[in-house]
Amino acid sequence: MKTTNSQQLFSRAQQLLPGGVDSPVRAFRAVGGQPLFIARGAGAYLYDVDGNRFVDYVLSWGPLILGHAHPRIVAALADAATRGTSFGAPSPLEIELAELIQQFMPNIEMLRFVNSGTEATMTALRLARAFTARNKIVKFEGCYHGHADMLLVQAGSGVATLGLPNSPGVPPATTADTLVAPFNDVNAVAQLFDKYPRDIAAVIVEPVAGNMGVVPPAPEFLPGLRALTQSYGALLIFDEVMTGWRVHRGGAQTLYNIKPDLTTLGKVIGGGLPVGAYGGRRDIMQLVAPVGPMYQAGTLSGNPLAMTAGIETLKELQKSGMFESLVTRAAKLVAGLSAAAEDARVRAVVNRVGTMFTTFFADRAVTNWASAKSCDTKKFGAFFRAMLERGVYLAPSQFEAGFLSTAHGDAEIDATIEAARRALASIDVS
Ligand code: HOZ
Repeated sequence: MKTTNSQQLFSRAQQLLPGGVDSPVRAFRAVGGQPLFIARGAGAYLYDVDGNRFVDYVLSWGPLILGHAHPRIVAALADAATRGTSFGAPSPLEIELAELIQQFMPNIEMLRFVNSGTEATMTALRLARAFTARNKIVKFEGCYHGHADMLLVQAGSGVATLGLPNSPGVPPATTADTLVAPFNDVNAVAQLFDKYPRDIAAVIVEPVAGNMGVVPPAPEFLPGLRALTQSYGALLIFDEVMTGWRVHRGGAQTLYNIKPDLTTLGKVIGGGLPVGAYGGRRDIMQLVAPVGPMYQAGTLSGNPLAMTAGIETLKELQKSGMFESLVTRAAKLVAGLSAAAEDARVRAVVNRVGTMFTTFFADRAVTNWASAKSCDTKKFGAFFRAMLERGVYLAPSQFEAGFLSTAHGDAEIDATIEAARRALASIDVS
């Protein structure tokens, strides 16, 4: 595979951008090799600056559920841009997108748009603290909720990928109120409530973990968190930045029939443009300024281009059968990947919920961060590189999710399974 142009750009980028990238995992450090620079995306495919084409399972880390440059989104954005790119004042688009989101997730009685998942989660926690007048929060090992100081504790995603237990620059006082429990362990959370019965403001969870690779919740986990938070007067926050529209059209809260107090959203609701949101119970959201005293603001919040892309994406997903056929294709892909690993006698576990999946190089079930981190990351790196050589672009880390879009048809899925067969045959499986 020719990569001369990417290599030249990477050298230039490293002079100005730390690691040559604007987000750490993209640097390919966990999988070896150098990042590819992307020229364009179309449907299920990414094209790099050397003219290589890849079936894309990163999809901008999830939001491109309709694939790259979907004609409906592109046309709507071109049209919207002629009317202005930012107002810093209310526009009807915000109401339209909020109403659409509420149709999919009726638990969200009110919401506030922000610009990223990080903003959404850090504000939801500020709100939970304001509402409960308590300071402690509970998060889970290997879950990632963006890079706000208080949440950079045993986090997943890039933090896990680079093996950074915590980050310098985060004052210990900022994380002193962050309690951590193993994912899927309700008893550990019960013990924390036992120890701090009146101090915990909220439990925040990725209801299906995506940032340690995809890890589904055990049947008792989410109901257990709901019961515990309710009985101790704490709030339950579902971080659905990844799972929203990915595990079910109504998110994990619909799939598992659990009503969180607050939900954080990102990615998909901007159709690939920068956006996030937090929302939930009306009595809690009424604490947000200017109705209430909890302050949060942003010039680009509710940006008309992001709202437009979000509206068109969600309208497309409202079409009957759209989500179901996406899940059917994801299931076909994952069955094919599992069979390929079995035939190659490679010890692998493929976890999937809805349209999110991860191939773990493990010989036992991956149910939490302890089991995820014991996977063979070297083998994952070899698999990643072998897939790339064969035209398939996976997330460059064992601890991330793969995603499918409506543009991934049978041809792309069959080609991916065939590529996996050849890739697995080419790597050392001992
Ligand atoms: N933390 C993001 C995925 N879980 C990666 C962001 C990026 O590199 O774009």
